[in-house]
Amino acid sequence: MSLSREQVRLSKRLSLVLRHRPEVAGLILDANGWVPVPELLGALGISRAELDIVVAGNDKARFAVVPGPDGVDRIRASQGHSRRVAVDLDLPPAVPPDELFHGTPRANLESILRDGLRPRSRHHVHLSIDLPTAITVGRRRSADVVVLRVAADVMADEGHVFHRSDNGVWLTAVVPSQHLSVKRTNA
Ligand code: HQG
Repeated sequence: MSLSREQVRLSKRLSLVLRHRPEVAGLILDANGWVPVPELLGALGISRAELDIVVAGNDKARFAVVPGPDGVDRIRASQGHSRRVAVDLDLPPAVPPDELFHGTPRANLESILRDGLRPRSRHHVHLSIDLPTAITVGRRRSADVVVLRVAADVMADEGHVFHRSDNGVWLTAVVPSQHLSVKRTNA
C-alpha cells in the first residue's frame, strides 16, 4: 500500500525525531532508541490510527512497534540514526551474505576508493542486500549512481562485525577500500 503525500510527510517527521533530532519534538529516546508510543502521539499531535498506517505502509519498514515491558507499546527507527543521538540498537552480530552492495553518487567514488566507506554522520555504514536496493539508496542523492560490491565474506573472516537491522539493512563500522570493487556504474 502506498502512502499519501501527507503520510509520507509524517514518515519523514518520524525519521527526524526517531533518528536524528528527538529534541525538536521534546522527546527522549531510551538507550536502545525506543519511545513510548503514547508519548510520540502526544508530541506529534497524531492519532494511533495515523501512526499505524505510516508504520505498516512504510516502503522500507523503517519503524518497529513492539509491546514494552510495562505493557505500553514502544516505537523506534530500525536503522539510520545520527551519531549525535546516543542510541545503541543492541543488535546481535550476524553472519553476512558473501557479498553486499552500496550505492552512492559517482562524485563520492574517488574518495571512497581511497578512504573506504565511512559512517559519516550515522552510527554505521549501511549496506544493501542486492543491486536494486543499492541503486535506490544511491538515487536518493544523485541520478549518477555507482554501486560498490563489498566482500562481506572476507571482511567477516577478518573479524569485522556485521549486524542486520530489523528491516534488513546490513550495518558495519567501516568498509576498508581493499574490500570494495566497482560493481556497476551508470546504474
Ligand atoms: C558516502 C537510507 C566520500 C556514502 C538508505 C553515502 C540507507 C563517502 C554518504 C541509509 C565515504 C552518507 C543510509 C567516503 C561514505 N568518501 N563519501 N570515504 N564514505 N560516503 O545517508 O548509505 O531511506 O549517511 O556513500 O536507504 O546513503 O533514510 O548513508 O552516499 O539505508 O530509511 O557518504 O539511509 O535509509 O550518506 O544511506 P548516508 P547511505 P532511509
